[in-house]
Amino acid sequence: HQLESLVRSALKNDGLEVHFQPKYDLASKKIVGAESLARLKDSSGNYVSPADFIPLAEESGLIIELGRQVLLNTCAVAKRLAQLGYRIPISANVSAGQFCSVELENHIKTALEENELSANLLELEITETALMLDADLTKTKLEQLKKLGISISIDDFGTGYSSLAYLKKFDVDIMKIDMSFVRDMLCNKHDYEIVKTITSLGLSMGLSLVAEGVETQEQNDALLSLGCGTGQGFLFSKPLPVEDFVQFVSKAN
Ligand code: G
Ligand code: G
Ligand code: MN
Ligand code: NA
Repeated sequence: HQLESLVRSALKNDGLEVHFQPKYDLASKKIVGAESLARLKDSSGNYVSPADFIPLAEESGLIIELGRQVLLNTCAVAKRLAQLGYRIPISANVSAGQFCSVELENHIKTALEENELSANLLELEITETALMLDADLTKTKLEQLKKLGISISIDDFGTGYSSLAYLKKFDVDIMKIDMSFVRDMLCNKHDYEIVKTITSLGLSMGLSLVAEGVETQEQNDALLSLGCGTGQGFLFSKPLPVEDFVQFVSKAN
């Protein structure tokens, strides 16, 4: 498989890139966080979508090493920002196979230690689907991770199968409202109601809310009035390469 060897050689040759997308306080328009996103170039220098190479990395088991490198990169950038005076948490995406793996805890510890990064500056984004695989294992894993001092967010909230049962069962900190609901929230009444309901559910459970895919000022304001305080999306910035991102934060904040 061509894509698999591309991933494999990137992991071996320092070819994996990690980009960063800022998260904004929707009221003050200050940068309050960021998400790291893996990026990979093919042999002609074009970016391959993570929507393609992440599932492949999952299937082939390469996701463990890919995830390790993403965690190291994420903590290194959080450390750089902290040294510049910007103490904002950065989240890394964790896929199902990585979440279930025995290596995850050590990879996180090492990434924090190597960068002398305080654990409260690292967050993990875990999808509903990953949390649903095995309830007992998930509970144990989450407790283990939270003991390290990092925060956990549920990614793509509302797109999975269950949603409500595990909110009761699992101790998470942040809910990310999937961009498929945000996109049309101002032209589709159902989407608006879904965003409204997710927000109110999250708030009532004491969670922070982050909206994904915020593209317009109107969406920003509607989200804010529903009580969703944080957002990320093209209104603010697309994901940026490391150096661009560090400059972007330095200029903005
Ligand atoms: O960044 P982009 O929209 O191209 O990402 C597409 C999908 O790939 C998203 O669902 C995103 O969560 C996932 N993704 C991006 N980077 C990573 C990563 O480092 N680890 C995992 N597990 N998923 C990622
Ligand atoms: O599933 P996950 O939330 O990790 O996916 C994040 C992806 O969403 C990133 O790869 C990023 O490129 C994409 N993204 C971020 N902001 C926007 C946006 O405002 N609009 C759209 N269409 N995509 C976005
Ligand atoms: Mn995410
Ligand atoms: Na998402």
